Amino acid sequence: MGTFYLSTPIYYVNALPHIGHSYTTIVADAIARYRRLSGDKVFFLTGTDEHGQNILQTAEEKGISAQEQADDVVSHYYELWRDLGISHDDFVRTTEPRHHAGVADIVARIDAADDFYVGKHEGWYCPSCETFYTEKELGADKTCPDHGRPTEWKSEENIFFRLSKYQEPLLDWYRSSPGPVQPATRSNEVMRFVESGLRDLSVSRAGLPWGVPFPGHEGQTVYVWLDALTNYLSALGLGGAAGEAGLLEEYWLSGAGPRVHLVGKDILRFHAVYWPAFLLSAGLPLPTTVWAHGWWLRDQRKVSKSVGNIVQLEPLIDRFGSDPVRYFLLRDMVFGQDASFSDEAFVDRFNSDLANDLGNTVSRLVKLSRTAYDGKTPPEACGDNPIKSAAEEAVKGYREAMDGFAFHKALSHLWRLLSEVNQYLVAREPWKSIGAGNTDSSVSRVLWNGLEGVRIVATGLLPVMPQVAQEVLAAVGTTDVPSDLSALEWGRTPLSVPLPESPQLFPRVDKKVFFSTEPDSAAVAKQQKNVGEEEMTDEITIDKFFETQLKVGTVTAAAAIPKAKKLLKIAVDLGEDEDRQLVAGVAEHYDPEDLVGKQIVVVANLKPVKLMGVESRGMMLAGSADGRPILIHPDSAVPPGTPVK
Ligand code: ME8
Repeated sequence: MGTFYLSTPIYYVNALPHIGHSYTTIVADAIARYRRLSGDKVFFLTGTDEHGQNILQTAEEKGISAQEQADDVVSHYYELWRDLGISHDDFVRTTEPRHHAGVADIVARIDAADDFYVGKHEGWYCPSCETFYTEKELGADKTCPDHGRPTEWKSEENIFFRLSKYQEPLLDWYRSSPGPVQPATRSNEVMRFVESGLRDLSVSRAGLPWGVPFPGHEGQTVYVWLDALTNYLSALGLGGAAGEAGLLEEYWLSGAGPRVHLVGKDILRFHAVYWPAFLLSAGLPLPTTVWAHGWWLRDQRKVSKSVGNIVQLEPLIDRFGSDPVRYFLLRDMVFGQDASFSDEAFVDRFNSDLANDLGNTVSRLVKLSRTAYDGKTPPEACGDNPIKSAAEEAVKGYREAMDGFAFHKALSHLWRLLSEVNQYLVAREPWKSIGAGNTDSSVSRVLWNGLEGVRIVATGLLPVMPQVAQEVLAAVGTTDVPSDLSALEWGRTPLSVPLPESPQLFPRVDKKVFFSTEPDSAAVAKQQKNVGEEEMTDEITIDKFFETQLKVGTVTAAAAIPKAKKLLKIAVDLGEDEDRQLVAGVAEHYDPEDLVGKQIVVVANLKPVKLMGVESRGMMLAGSADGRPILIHPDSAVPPGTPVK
């Protein structure tokens, strides 16, 4: 059994948590749960960053103390993490004495390495990110390149850290294998930044009363990032009494297991440049991985308090429970890239993946099995069959994806298995036999295979939807919650055990009702009302229109279909894991080679059909001029999968 250390950033307490903070923490939780199920001994750390000018200012504006401000916001974090089922092992606050001890320890180590000196610090300072910028880094009117807010000129005597000394050691670290900074594109950015030359870093502030006093330098406070980054070790016991340092040795100093920092790309520089440089200076081991994920966007901009476009998850959690929210966030963002949040996207995902694919499959199988076998699971299992091989393939893909933090992919492997189960049931039609009173061994095997497929999907869902996964397992006859991933092996659905009546796991959401009652979605509701007021016979509501998912795709291959004069078989990249295969009646007007590389608009949620024996999973849009198809292309190139609205 190996150890696995995992941290989220510690979040500022000047504002309440939003989708971004929840996202990183949910990702970390899914990893922690997955590693525990894989047999690792996990230390999963989160917490709050409570010092600095920003927090002091927020508190002053409210007429309360900085500590009161911190206590208030922390209580919201505690509550939200509980509601989201976050299974952290520790929660560190930078105002805790144990953290102060850790900061004192790292400062002493860096000092002993002679890496501090006193100097004059001047520059353009953004209080929101507590960072100095050079003139050329600033936006228009000397605004912060990240927050877009005005910066202020500061000039003061500070303590400096010899960051420049660590340029080469850092570059060696980035180049070491496997790359410690992930994903690779971010690693390249960091390397370019470091290669362009590192300036020494001011690591103290003069006259800032809310922070850790800089040991040996009266009037100076430890720079909030040196303070904050040290949380990763102070929580393990750095600077604590020797007897308390067991965790530090086990998870960090021994260098035995992975040490992973999960961060948003906004704070990569602090984690991939400053933090490892501090550690190198302090003579402490480096993290094994710094993983920077992308941003949740709303209206094309990063969700953040300073932009003023925050999304809070509480209303969705209240309405749907935390697991569907966790599922959505992990499924809809390609880990590492940006993703846009909208209520519509959430409801669509809920209806299609959870209500339809998962919920309906469970209830269909449970109903059939209960009817055929007197309220029990089937009496006979099945050894070799198409669902078994589909399950083995799905599990392999799932594990590889989870090991590589590709959560969207891991989930799509599980959903492919669900779809195989459904296709299998449709092909075998067990309901016909059951309706005719036949419940022989072939029916038993078909239903058992289906239940077993769902059991494996639910087992894979344990890290992502811990509660729902247990409910699904119980619904398909497995009441003992698996304690490790050996439960992903084929063959464990018990025979002839009582099967409770299937609960309705995910009641389908009527979008019309949802958007007309949810306060968050006032704009959409208003739009619908306007449409409704002028309703005419052949008009549809916007809601109806949005039932059709239109996406831009890039054609990657096209070929004629033998014996089908009018049809072409076309592969389209829709930004999904695999290209989609479409069959289109355009062969008389387009040559296959003319289509490859073109961008087209595809109806992405059409039920699959077979045309001349070839499966078509979608339809491409074309104008129809006297029966001649004219393909529709976007005005300029867009990423595959871009929605059309
Ligand atoms: O930066 N999309 O705290 P913070 C995705 N205290 N993730 C987002 C996000 C978004 N739109 N917005 C925020 C700090 N996050 C420091 C960290 S660590 C030693 C100190 C997530 O409250 C993401 O993980 O501003 C990002 O890095 C973090 O919240 C920033 O949280």
